[in-house]
Amino acid sequence: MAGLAASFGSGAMTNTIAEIENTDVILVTGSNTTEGHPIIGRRIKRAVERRNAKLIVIDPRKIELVKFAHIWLRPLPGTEVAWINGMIHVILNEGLWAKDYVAKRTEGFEELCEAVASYTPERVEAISGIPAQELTRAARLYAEAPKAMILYAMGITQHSSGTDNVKALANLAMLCGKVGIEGGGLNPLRGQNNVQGACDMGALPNTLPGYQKVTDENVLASFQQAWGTGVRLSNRVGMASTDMTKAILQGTLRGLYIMGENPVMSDANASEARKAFEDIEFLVVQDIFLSETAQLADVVLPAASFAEKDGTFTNTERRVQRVRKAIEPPGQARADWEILADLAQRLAMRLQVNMPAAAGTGQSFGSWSYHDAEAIFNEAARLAPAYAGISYERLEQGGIQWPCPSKYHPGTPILHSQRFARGLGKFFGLEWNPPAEMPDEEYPFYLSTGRIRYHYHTGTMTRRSKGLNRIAPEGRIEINPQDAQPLGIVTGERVRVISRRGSVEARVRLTERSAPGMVFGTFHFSETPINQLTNDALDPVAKIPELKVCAVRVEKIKRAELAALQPAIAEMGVDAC
Ligand SMILES: Nc1nc2c(c(=O)[nH]1)N[C@H]1C(S)=C(S)[C@@H](COP(=O)(O)OP(=O)(O)OC[C@H]3O[C@@H](n4cnc5c(=O)[nH]c(N)nc54)[C@H](O)[C@@H]3O)O[C@H]1N2
Ligand SMILES: Nc1nc2c(c(=O)[nH]1)N[C@H]1C(S)=C(S)[C@@H](COP(=O)(O)OP(=O)(O)OC[C@H]3O[C@@H](n4cnc5c(=O)[nH]c(N)nc54)[C@H](O)[C@@H]3O)O[C@H]1N2
Ligand SMILES: [Mo]
Repeated sequence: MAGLAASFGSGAMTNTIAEIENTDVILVTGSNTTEGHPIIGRRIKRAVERRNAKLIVIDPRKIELVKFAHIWLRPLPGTEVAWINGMIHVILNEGLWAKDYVAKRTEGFEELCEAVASYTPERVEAISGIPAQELTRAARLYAEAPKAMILYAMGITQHSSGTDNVKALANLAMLCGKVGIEGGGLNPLRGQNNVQGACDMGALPNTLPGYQKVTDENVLASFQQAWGTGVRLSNRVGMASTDMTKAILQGTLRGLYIMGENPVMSDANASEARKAFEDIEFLVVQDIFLSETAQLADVVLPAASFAEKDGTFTNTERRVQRVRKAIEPPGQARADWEILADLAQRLAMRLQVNMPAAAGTGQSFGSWSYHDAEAIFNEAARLAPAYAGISYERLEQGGIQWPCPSKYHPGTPILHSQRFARGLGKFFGLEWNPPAEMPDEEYPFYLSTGRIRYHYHTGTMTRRSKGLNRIAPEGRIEINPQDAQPLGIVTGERVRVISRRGSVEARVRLTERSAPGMVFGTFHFSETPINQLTNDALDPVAKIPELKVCAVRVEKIKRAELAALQPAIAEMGVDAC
């Protein structure tokens, strides 16, 4: 996540996945690891079962990992900065911090001490609902462990305070000297198979490949030379995708090219997003299926899927790996890079017609005429220092973790072992702020949203799989039995969930996984488009929406036909996770 950039660079795991099985304490927060990252989830279970690692889970939902946890803290959603400051408060109070490490490798310690002074465990209990004693136990366990890893995901970042939440975790990890050591670190479990690679290659508003700033004239010069554009590349920072939707509605953005995203389903406050994509003057969508968003496009460019093209993916631990074409793409579908390169060539030809000065330089856009995916990779390795030593030939022997600055460099499993990207690690003094929208009388429940193991995001791919659809055919709303009872709701009954932005109907599942006062739904099913409800309030830095917290009410639609069997169904239907 971009928010971590201040101290940590790219937002990838600082350590490796394998280290999970070689550490003393694993702190998992805001990650439903066994559903979203089942392979990593398996490693956590093994670490606990076979290596006697201690697991701390901090999550408002009673997720599967809770069964394996030595300590489970159940915070109210969106109270991260409070409980993390609280842990830091305890660690300082009890003298458990890494004094040498803090002195040698960090700055801003005084600011941190000042900021957490008022976050006593008792005050944190009042904010977060975490019992003071439990918070203290967790703080001690983490701080006193020789090695401890923090793993986190969207439960930390998808908040209007997402950047502060990540900075707070970084404070905690640095204070305890757990960054830059084996079996330690701050480890965001990244989402898509290649989201890391996409960011590495500059799919961010402010960077070119290798996290090189578009505002840096030297960087621009090297790309201009490599691409031979003959015109100057723009040094303007682009827009975050969440800002684009707003800009369309305000009329300042009139054309959009979407590649591999289905925002009509995945954007917060999705009816607004749909309106934007219906209104926009010109919309291009490049996708492997005719998604809900592609259906609104003026032009659809059919792309080849992962199995139908060559390339590399970079995973959450910065490991660059080869992907090999297994089958031919169907119909007119082509690899994304082929479509983009062709388009670039045609745009360049137009540029040369319209800008004779550019044509006159003797340079052309010709360097974008790649022979294959490897040629693009080689160019990236030439331009992005972190990739400089990686080649397809080396990748034949297995994946390599960047930074890998030269041909014989082995790659870097652990980041920041000598120094941080900015030199000294910086502590931030942070204050807790409540989420943008909180439950009230009219909308008394928290709505939390996320994933289940059997579907992927907006379902364009997984909902085409018969087997997966059989296991998970519909999107159920999860509600605690304690909350369902006064509403007269039983498992399997249809309810209406309403927020200030919209309403959806779905069947419910009564489950202890949901905390009392909180309901949960996934965004996998177009029949229950949960993002009609979610709040598009953004984190000011990372521009990520508050998908993990908004306020809703739940209404019974009609009594289930099997009302007579209500008590029996309720009993059968409560799965205690
Ligand atoms: N099967 C499957 N796997 C996937 C995906 C998928 O769609 N399906 N998507 C991939 C992608 S792109 C991503 S980003 C990852 C996401 O992986 P995760 O972030 O693990 O997935 P979520 O279901 O969003 O779960 C977030 C977790 O945060 C918790 N949480 C919610 N609110 C809060 C809060 O306020 N504080 C804290 N501490 N925790 C909170 C939730 O209870 C949940 O356990 O999964 C990836 N893997
Ligand atoms: N309520 C709620 N909303 C959320 C979240 C949440 O936790 N809760 N999580 C958010 C997160 S973390 C994420 S990452 C987003 C995901 O949101 P999206 O990225 O919009 O969702 P996907 O369904 O993964 O859409 C990917 C699209 O890419 C297409 N595709 C697949 N492979 C290729 C390819 O090789 N080339 C091309 N061109 N297209 C391809 C798929 O068919 C699909 O249409 O959702 C966000 N929205
Ligand atoms: Mo994601």
